[in-house]
Parts: sequence; C-alpha cells; structure tokens
Amino acid sequence: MTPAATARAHTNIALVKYWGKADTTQMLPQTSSLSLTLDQFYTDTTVQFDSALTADEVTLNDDRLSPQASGKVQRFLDLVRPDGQFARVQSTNHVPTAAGLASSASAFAALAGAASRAAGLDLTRTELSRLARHGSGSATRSIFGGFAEWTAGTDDQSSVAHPIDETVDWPIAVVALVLNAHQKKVSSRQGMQSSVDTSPFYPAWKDVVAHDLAAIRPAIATHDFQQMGEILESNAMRMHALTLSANPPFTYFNGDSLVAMQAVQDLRDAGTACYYTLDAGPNVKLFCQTKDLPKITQTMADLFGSEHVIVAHPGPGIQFLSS
Ligand code: 2P0
Repeated sequence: MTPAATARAHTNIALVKYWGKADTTQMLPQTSSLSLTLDQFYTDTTVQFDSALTADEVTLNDDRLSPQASGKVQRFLDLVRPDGQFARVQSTNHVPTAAGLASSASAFAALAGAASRAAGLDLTRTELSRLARHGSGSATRSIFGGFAEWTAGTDDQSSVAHPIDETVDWPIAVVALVLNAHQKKVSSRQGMQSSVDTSPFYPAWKDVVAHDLAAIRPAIATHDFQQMGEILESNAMRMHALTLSANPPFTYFNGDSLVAMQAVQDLRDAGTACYYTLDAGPNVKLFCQTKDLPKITQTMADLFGSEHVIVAHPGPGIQFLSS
C-alpha cells in the first residue's frame, strides 16, 4: 500500500474559452484559452494505491461510483499507476457538480496532484498541468492560481498552462448565479465536438480566440476592467454561437440565463460596470469590481433569491494537504 496523498484544486472560469479539441487522444485543444481560478469552488481528493485491491474504488461526495461512472477516473489513473496497482480515490466536490461551474476542472486538477503524489512522483506544476489535461481540458488551467493561460501547443509536451498573474492585486470578483444545479443534457465533450464538426462558424471562432487573447493580456496587465469585461463577454457569446449554429443546434441557456444577461445589461446602462459569461450550462457568472458587489448581489438576489447568488474572488493554485 502506498501512502495516501491529498490535493486541493480550485475551479476556474474561462475569460477566453476552450471549445473544441484538435486531438481527442492526446486532449489537444483547437485554440489556447485563458481563465481566472476562483476561491469558492474546489475539490479535495485523496488517492492511495493498494496491491490488495482488485479494482479502483472511487467515492465522490460519500457516494461510491459504479465502474461505469468512474471510467474517466480509471483511465486517468492508468497514466500513473505504480506496478499496475489499483487505487482508493475519495473526492469531495465543493462545487455544484456538472452545473456549468466547471467541476471537472477542479476534479481532474486535484486528481492529478493526489494520484501523482500517491504514485511517488514529485511533478512540477507544468508537469501537473500536462497530466491534468488528460483528464479534462479545463483542468490544465486549474493547477495555477489567478489568471492562467493554456497554450494549445502541438503535442503532449507543449500543451500546458502557465500563470499570467497569480496574485491578482486587483479588486475584482465573480458573482456566480446558480440558476440550475442539475446535470447538463449535452456534456461539454459532446457539445464541443459537435461544434467543431458541424458549425460553419468554427473557422471564424479560431480567429476570434487569437484576437481576444492578444487583446485581453494587456487589459489584465494594466487592470483595464472595462476592456477585459468587453472581451470576456463577447468571447462567451461567440462560443455559444457555436452551439446555436451546430447541426443539430443546441443551447446551454435557459430562461433565467437570459433574464440574468438582461439584468447585467441594465446595471451597465445605469453605470455599474459588470460583464457576464456562461459555460456549458445555464449558470451565469458576472465579473465585477469589489466596490460594486453590494449593488450587484442585491439586484441578483431580488431576481433569483440570495441562496442562488455566490460571491467568489481570485483563488490559489493546487495545494497538497498531505502526502
Ligand atoms: C472552458 N469549458 O474554457 C470551456 C468553456 C466549458 C465552456 O472547458 O472534454 O470539461 O473534459 O476537455 O474541460 C468544459 O469542458 O471538457 C470547458 P473536456 P471540459 O472552461
């Protein structure tokens, strides 16, 4: 039996989105992407390899997963197993699972940390980022705190994230509106593949990402909140245009998503700078400045109920809780 290792990783919200793979075997994306890691949503995962086990035992939030449900975890463990040993994996998600708050990002980043340590490997953060990518694309970025960019790369070696600004000495916050905490109907994996294969706008999306990355890096470096906000909102809408233009078309928005987007527009028209983004689910995340939090949270609580409004701040990279 190897010593148990525990890692904590936080989720991240992409400002310039990853939406499509160039290589599904190596998990290489079509484009680079850029995100902010958040403090409020994280996963704690403990891994222990044990030669007495005859199969992996995976527990998520106290529920033992079936072999089918844990297939992605088993395949991920295959990358690091010492002497082919199976593992006991215990994971606690402090994120509404699969509700578009990117639970797979924190989950596979924490698993990369815990599994590699339990296997006796002492990987650098770049190596952890590369390993995490094989579990889930967005996990590549969650190894780092603050703003991180995942460079698409051309092979396993070059497709890794790096920190842009880990300390985020800038009073910004993200308000997450949990509008639906249920499992999504079209997984990100299926949704992005369908967009790559069938949206006539996909080639234009690659140009959009290149342009947005070039523009958002200086906006972050100079703390230009308005510029950053305009880019992240337009990037999100253009990503979602790839779902609406796929064949068959689909969308992650629900009615409340549209209500929230309109409310942000109204706040902005009334002089409060805030910008929205959505991922592969109906939940809306607002980027704002901390000085505007009271006004924004009150507006959103009036619309959706205060229990559906969660305030998050920039969060840290991967942490090892024991090893
Ligand atoms: C992102 N999303 O950049 C984008 C924006 C959702 C919308 O990365 O297939 O769970 O495991 O690589 O990382 C969600 O997709 O997909 C995601 P896989 P993942 O955050």
